[in-house]
Order: sequence, then structure tokens, then C-alpha cells
Amino acid sequence: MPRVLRIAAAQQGPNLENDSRQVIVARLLEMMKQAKADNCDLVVFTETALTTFFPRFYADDRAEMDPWFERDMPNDATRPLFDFASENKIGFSLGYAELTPEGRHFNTQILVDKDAKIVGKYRKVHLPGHAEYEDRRAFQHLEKRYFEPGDLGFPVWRTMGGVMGMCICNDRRWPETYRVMGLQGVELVMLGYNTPSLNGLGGTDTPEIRMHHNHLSMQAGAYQNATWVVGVAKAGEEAPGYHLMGGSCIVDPDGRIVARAETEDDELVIHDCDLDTCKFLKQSTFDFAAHRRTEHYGPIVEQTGATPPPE
Ligand code: CDV
Repeated sequence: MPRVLRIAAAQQGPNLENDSRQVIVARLLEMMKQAKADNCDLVVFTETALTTFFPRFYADDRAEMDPWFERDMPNDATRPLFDFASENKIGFSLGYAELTPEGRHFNTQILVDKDAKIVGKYRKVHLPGHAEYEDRRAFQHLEKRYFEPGDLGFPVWRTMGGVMGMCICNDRRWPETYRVMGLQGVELVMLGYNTPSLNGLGGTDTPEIRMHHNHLSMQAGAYQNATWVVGVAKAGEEAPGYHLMGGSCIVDPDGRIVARAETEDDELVIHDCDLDTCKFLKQSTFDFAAHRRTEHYGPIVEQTGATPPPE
């Protein structure tokens, strides 16, 4: 099995509110075709790739949001991606809003192998934002209203010659996300993000500092767990006053950005990722079995908020 995977991060320009699934999937398919023409093994699409980022909309009745969700995967709209994958032997990872037969709502990412088989499913654990309408915000971020936290943990899968895992957007900011996968020997973490260029609450964040946070989180996660990380944006103005950052990138196990998007549009960011380059740090600085001191890590799982010492 070759250990060099040619990976395309398929950044997307904005999905507008009225764009149909068919129009959006045609764009994704075009990027898959370009990736195949460039001999890629795997294409990574973003979070909620099939729709606009609807958690910016408020509805009293959350069922009004159900049309943004997929009840089956593949379905009629996404089947062209699966057909292309199996006919051309190319894998992909795709983010979408999932509505289960039991009526549960998740922010989901799947991993599809070169025979178009869904080999992995991840459901977003860290849901940012809020559950009720908040007047003080320039725009809403209602993920806590429309999704429940993922119930699958952070699994990894041995597929396409490597050990692969996924997370979604806000998950990338939490070291625990990468470490749980690192403890399973992950060699490639794939993630998509919809990240506004400004904080809806105002504050001192500039678009530049937010881009810095974006890359810093992924670079740290990659280095500290000796894994490749592929981060894929949905970028640009999805609505007036609602601008999403780009900056899609591929990060090597040393934490270096080795390829990066230059636009805020549909754009492939391609790199030959040698999974064997994970080995050196996994066997030295980050040889977890040799160096971790779990007897001191209790608070990480025992408490959520910080408890500073008394004044
Ligand atoms: N889709 C996201 O999870 N977005 C968050 C925003 C709200 C900060 C993120 O962490 O990028």
C-alpha cells in the first residue's frame, strides 16, 4: 500500500440561501474531477458543504430548519459524488447536516473510500454559539439550537493506507479533539469549517487575528500529535454582513502549513502527504507511551470550567 496520499482540500466559495443542492453538488463534482485529473487520492470538502450555513437563521420552531438537513446519505442530490468516486477510484470526505430516522439532528462529516463506501462517520462534539435568539449579536450562531452534540466520540479508521479521523470546525480549537485521535495513532485529521471573519459579539478580534487562531489551532494539533491536518473552509460572503474566512490549508506533522488557499472561492489546495513522516515524532518527542503522565491529567476529564485559586 503506498503511504503517500495526494490530498485535495476542496475549499468552497459561499453557498447562497437559494442555491439548490444540485447547483452546489455540481460545484463539488467539478472540484472532484479537477482533483482526479491532478491524480489526487482523496478530496476533503467542508462543513455543511451542501447548504448555506443556516445556523445564522433563527426560527421559533426548529422544525423549520429541517429542509437544510439530509435524511439519507447518499441521496439523490449527492449520488453523483459517490458515482464519480467509485468510477474513478478517489476517496472523499463530506460535511452535511444529518437528520436521523429517529429525528435526531447532528452536524456530521463522513469519510468515503475509493469504492464509494462510507467507511467513517463523525458527529460534531463541540457546538459553538447559543440556543436562543440574542439581540446583542451582529448575527446569530444557533448551532446549540439546531444540533445535538455528537454521540460517536472521535473515532479513527484504517483506510486508504492510513489511520484517519475527522472533526468539524470549532472542534479544531480544542486540544482534546486531536489528542483523543492521537491516542489512536491518527495520521490524518480532516476537518471543514464555516468561520465568520468577525466575532458576532464584537470585541477586539480582527479578521487577521481570527485567521491566526484558525491556523494556530490546526498547526498545534498537527505537531503535538504528529499527524497531518487538512482544514477546509467555506469562504466568502454567504449573505450581506456575513463573511466567512478562507485560509484552507494542509499542515504537516511538524505543524508547518505546506499548502494554502489563495482565494475565497472554490479552490483546490493540493499536497502529497507522506503518512510515514508521522513516524519520527510519534516515536520520539510524542512517544505517548513513554512520556505522558496521566496521573496529573485528571482535571481535563473531571471538570469543564476553570477554577482559579481563591483570591
Ligand atoms: N462552525 C463553527 O463551528 N464556527 C465557529 C465559530 C462560531 C467561532 C468556529 O469555531 O470557527
